[in-house]
Amino acid sequence: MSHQLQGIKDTCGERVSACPIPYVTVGERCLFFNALETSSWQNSRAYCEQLHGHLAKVDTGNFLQQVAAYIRQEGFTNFGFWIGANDLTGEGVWRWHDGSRVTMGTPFWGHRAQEPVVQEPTGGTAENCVSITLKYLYYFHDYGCDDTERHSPLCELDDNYDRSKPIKMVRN
Ligand SMILES: [Ca+2]
Repeated sequence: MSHQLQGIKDTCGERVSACPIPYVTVGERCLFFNALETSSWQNSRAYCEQLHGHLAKVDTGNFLQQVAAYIRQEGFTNFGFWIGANDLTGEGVWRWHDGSRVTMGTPFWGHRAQEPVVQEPTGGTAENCVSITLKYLYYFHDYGCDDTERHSPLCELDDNYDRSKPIKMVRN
């Protein structure tokens, strides 16, 4: 069954439309994994906004698991994916696009690869944006926001977008 068909369902008689292209349904949300291009976190954020979305708000452990499973299933493992979590407006205060706070600790944040092993984020003022990568098994890890080589946009469609309307594609 196609992603389009999977997204069509009836809930209490109310029809919920499939995600508009290029979004796919993951965990009942509409996500676009732009796995072919990399760019900075800021450019990725602007790109998602042009697609009537925002960098993904991965705010439950279950959703993180579903996102990681989708990346593995599709083989989108060459690059990491920028998500919305950032501490650009206040060092150490991690927020999503809508200003809500990012939950710290387990099950979201990974562990530093080097000794001593401590939980992320560990980049201080040099690393203010979160990417999920195969290297860290898709747990949150802070990176420099200006890194244009290693991370792709992971966009999430805005909740209030009318899913029956097509989305005009733009260049990253
Ligand atoms: Ca920081």
